[in-house]
Amino acid sequence: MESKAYDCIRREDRGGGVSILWVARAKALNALNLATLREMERALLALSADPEVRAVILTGEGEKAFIAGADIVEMKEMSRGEAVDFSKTGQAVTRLLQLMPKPTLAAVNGFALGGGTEMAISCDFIFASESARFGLPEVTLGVIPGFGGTARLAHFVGMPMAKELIFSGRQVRADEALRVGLVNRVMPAAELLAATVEFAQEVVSNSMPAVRSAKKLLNEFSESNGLHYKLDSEAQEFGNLFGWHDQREGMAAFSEKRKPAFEGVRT
Ligand code: DAK
Repeated sequence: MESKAYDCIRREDRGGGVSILWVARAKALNALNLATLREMERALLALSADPEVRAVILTGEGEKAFIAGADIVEMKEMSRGEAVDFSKTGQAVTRLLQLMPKPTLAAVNGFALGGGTEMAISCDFIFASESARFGLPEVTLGVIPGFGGTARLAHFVGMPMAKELIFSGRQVRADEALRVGLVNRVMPAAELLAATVEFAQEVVSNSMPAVRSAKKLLNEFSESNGLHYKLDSEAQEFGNLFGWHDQREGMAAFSEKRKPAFEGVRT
């Protein structure tokens, strides 16, 4: 079984051509380190190429988190060059979720912060449990969203709300996420995965060539707004923030479970 080839993720094939990709680091609330991102990229390439797979669901193991963002413990040691690489691997994963020629769905079962929200908004659909929490807290760590958050979020919620969420870093509960158009549906946690699988099966029972064409066209619309260029700028800008005081302080403060003392200048 292919899932044995992975340490940080797990693949589960459900009936009707629907596969689930589990992020499986529940102890770290499914935070994304480089190894996890590399495995996700490999798994998504395999799922995309597999003719038996017609739709892919992304979710997180455990009761508490979908994905609590990029792995801050790993990220805090990164050089600027490593940060750009990390961002590009994460962006490759988000591009696969967005562009693969089959529907992708996020089943958000708890915290989806930073890179977690960015993974979710790269999928075609977001179904959320009532306990889901979305947010882009990067500025509280001295950085910016680096997996497409600045490039994609405004498509979902409009520019004013995108700015509010990115500049404030505040968390949004599932009911607000539904109201602002970030998610498709909210339901009790116990129903989330079954309902997401059922909806995926409904979609793939339609004409797949027609669904593929519709996905391609809708994606071309967002590409035509310069997504590729925006992702490049985002990775560069993210890398530029690495090595400065605020990035080191923000991430050290997270590890030490205290409030950061930002200098507010690049020194
Ligand atoms: N990274 C590493 N470890 C994490 C983590 C994370 N993002 N989130 C949680 N953990 C770990 C905690 O350190 C803790 O580990 P132990 O102390 O048990 O060893 C364990 O998971 C349980 O977490 P807590 O004890 O904190 O649990 P609580 O219920 O108290 O709080 C929480 C849950 C989700 C509110 C809290 O854990 C939290 O605030 N987590 C961090 C959320 C966050 O800030 N996420 C955004 C990360 S920044 C880029 C690429 C990507 C990105 C940016 C740039 N480029 C390279 C360009 C994306 C950035 C982000 O995602």
